[in-house]
Amino acid sequence: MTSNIDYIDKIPNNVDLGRDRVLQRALEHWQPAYMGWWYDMGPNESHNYDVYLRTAISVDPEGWAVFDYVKMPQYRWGIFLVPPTGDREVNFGINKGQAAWQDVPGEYRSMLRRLIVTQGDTEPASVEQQRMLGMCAPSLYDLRNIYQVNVEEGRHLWAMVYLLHRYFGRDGREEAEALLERRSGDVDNPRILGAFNEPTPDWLAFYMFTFFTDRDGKFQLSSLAESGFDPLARTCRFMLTEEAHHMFVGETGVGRIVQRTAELMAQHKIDDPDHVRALGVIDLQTVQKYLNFHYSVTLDLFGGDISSNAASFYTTGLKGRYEETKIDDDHQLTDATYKVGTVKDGRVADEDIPALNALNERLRDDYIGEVQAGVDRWNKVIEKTGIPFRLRLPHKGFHRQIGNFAGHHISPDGDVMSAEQWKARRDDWMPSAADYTFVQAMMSGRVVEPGKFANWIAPPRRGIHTQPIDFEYVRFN
Ligand code: BYC
Repeated sequence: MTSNIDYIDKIPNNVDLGRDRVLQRALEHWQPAYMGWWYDMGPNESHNYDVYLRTAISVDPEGWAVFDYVKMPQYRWGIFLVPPTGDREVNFGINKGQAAWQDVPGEYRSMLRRLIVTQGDTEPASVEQQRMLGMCAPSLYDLRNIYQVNVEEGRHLWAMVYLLHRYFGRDGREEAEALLERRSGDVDNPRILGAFNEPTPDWLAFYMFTFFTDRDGKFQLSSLAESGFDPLARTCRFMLTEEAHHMFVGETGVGRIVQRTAELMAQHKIDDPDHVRALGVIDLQTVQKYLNFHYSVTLDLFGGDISSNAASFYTTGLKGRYEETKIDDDHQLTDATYKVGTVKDGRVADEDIPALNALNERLRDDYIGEVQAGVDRWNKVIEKTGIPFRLRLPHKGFHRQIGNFAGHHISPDGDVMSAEQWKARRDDWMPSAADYTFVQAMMSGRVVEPGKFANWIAPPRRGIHTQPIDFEYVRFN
């Protein structure tokens, strides 16, 4: 294992792939299937474009990537793990204190495979969800950013497929094939988790997705980076390096949309959403509705509030808590309890349950803390313009399909309602068909002149890497 990546191999890697011919052949067999999937399901009409992309060349934190023009089908997707530390241990659960596993412990095989497959499934799903968005990008800068996100999600799929091929034999190879066969939103063969079957029909949805849903990726990958199964931990650590940019794209994307809207509202002294829309920008009420939708479907991705699966993942040492090793407790949670929300006597209430069963909820709470900070930063942008509107996170129980709140009808303020009452208000809280039509109509064409931006979004503060904002980030050829 080196920190430098071998680019001579057909599959770039730092895992000495050339020394394991059987594994190398298996992956070289999967590679054309992956390329077939990319040509079919990757960004629409993009295959011949030259895109100013970053490519990983090393796993060293300093100087791990280079930036240059690349045609996306020629992107060097590969297998990169941070190097082992040698003395790593299982840091939690009943196996705490054992040397970290370099091979899959037989008794945990199916659980571990399930975790890796679920993680892997989200990566191609997001590329499928976003494949049409390049056609209506607000600038070359943004177009390049979505393509960067897409190629890196493709690489994250490779990261999981490597683990499946290397450690799970025939079952792993079959799972790797199935990852290329499921399709986001397909009625017969959908992606595994709910949010990855929802459409991402416009750029506001894309930025919300990269802010909210990619951040679930961050928290899940961080928990898997604590795994006692060392190859998974090291794979996830490197994936997290790439993930940071995706959340940056989301946060700044929404931030630039609200900035543009709020600036025009202040300049024209208007606050009626119809008047705002008439200026060709997205009213803040619609931004709030998108936020409500993406936040709630992403909260579901953390799984049930009370979960015996999560307890097993933790007890066995396969999946830890966020920043497990920084937490000061026994790392076994034998006697601890945790508060989870529930609906009791027609109201939202808290109940104490064993902390081991509440690990999904705990991770969700860690996540909520971080998204709240991001929403506060958006509100600062609005505040600076003098506009009094503020975005806010709806109640945790709003629009939930998984866990204790599923089946209940809870308002953004946390009131429990009847199904009829809730339905009557639905379009006040989440994007209606008319809202989607409005947003999509605004985003009908793509802006291709370097340095120009669609009317509905402010330019970014700076360009990518060392380039200016008006750099030709994508050449269409
Ligand atoms: N939709 O005990 P439960 C990312 C299933 S995002 C549909 O409550 P558990 C990315 C669950 O699978 C991060 N089904 O939950 C972001 C289970 O089914 P089985 C992805 C759901 O198992 C943007 C059953 O319900 N990584 O990387 O404790 C772009 C009972 O489950 C959902 C991971 O998720 C749902 N929302 O936790 C690109 C990490 N929620 O197994 C990439 C790996 C639950 O009984 N996965 N179910 O058939 C996990 O750690 C866990 O599987 C989950 C669920 C946290 C997802």
